[in-house]
Amino acid sequence: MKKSRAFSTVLSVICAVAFFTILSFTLTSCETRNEIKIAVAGPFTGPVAAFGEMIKRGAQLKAKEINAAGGVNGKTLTLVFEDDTGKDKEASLVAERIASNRQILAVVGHFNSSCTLAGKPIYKRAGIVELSPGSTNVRVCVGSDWTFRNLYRDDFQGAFVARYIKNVLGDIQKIAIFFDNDDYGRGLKDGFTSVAEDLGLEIIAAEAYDRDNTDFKAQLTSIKAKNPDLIFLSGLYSQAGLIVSQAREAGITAQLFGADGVDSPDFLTIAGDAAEGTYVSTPFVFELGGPEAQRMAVAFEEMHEVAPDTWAALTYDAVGMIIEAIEKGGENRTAIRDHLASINSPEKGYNGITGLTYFDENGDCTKPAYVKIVKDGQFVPAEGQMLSTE
Ligand code: ABU
Repeated sequence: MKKSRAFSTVLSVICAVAFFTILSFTLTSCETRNEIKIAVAGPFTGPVAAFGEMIKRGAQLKAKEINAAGGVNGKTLTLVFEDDTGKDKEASLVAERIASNRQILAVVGHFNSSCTLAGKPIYKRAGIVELSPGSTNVRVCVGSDWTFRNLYRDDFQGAFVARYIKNVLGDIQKIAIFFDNDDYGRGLKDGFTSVAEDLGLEIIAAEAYDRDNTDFKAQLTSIKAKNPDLIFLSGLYSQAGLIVSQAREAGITAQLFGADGVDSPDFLTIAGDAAEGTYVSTPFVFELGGPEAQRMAVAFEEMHEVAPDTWAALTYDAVGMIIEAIEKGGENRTAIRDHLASINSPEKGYNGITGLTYFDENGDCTKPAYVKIVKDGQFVPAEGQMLSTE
């Protein structure tokens, strides 16, 4: 008798637990059926958080506009922000977390090449797209059908800078390279060096630094002794700002030229007056963009009370591409990949504020580079542009 009462109590508890589990699952499903989730992964904290802040804001603006226009297939677009801190180890953990969340349909990110490379095998195994709005290392898209980017590669960027120095700046013969010892810094240095040497420019020094460095005086003393005409900075704004400032303090008068890793308003803040006259190569310049880019810049400033940078623009477009893939391809991870892979010619390209994006068989794309110069404490388009995608 006692046994059967105990049995019936246990059975009631099991039934109640099962009922509430099914109820909660049903409610969750109803909720998630009304939303589309995509992840945005980038350096939201850490030493290059200025990039992450602009990436987040560009994504937020695009999501706000999409939701205001009725959402994605009538569902609310929800962004899930994941902070990789700009470090590859953290990026792997972030990628595992995103990949295992089946509600997330795609990833916009990562930003740093080392992070996109770290995430690549994880996203490939899970079958989820990563579309980077910032990673330029040549290896980023190789070997995975699930990795894409909406800007150029560093072999193109390095060659572009070498040709710009030779053909537009002129009067430059001896070049020193100061590079970040990571995938981006090393890869860009290599892409630049081979073409610069082919063009007859002389690379008289190549000094590496680690991302944690803040004092560059020893390397700058060594560079100064070789009397370069130009120093090419193959790294990110956070160190480049300090390098430029310390170079001028050390009496170095050489022309300074950074690449897209230096293209951040925070470079201007860190370097101060020493930034004046510095050139940078970049995948996008608002002033040279079309009417949609100008409209986006106004909307961005209204929403965030700050002007957008290059990375906000590329992220804005990357979110737009993923949403278009969901609308035209389907609401699942594979359909998104298949749709992006089908954007493989200019005729099928995505017309965003940063220009036309279409992919080759690796997920790379052909887009132009531009040059900015620091004038009166601001980045402005350099007078000489060399518009070529080859
Ligand atoms: N391309 C800008 C710097 C980010 C990276 O590729 O690591």
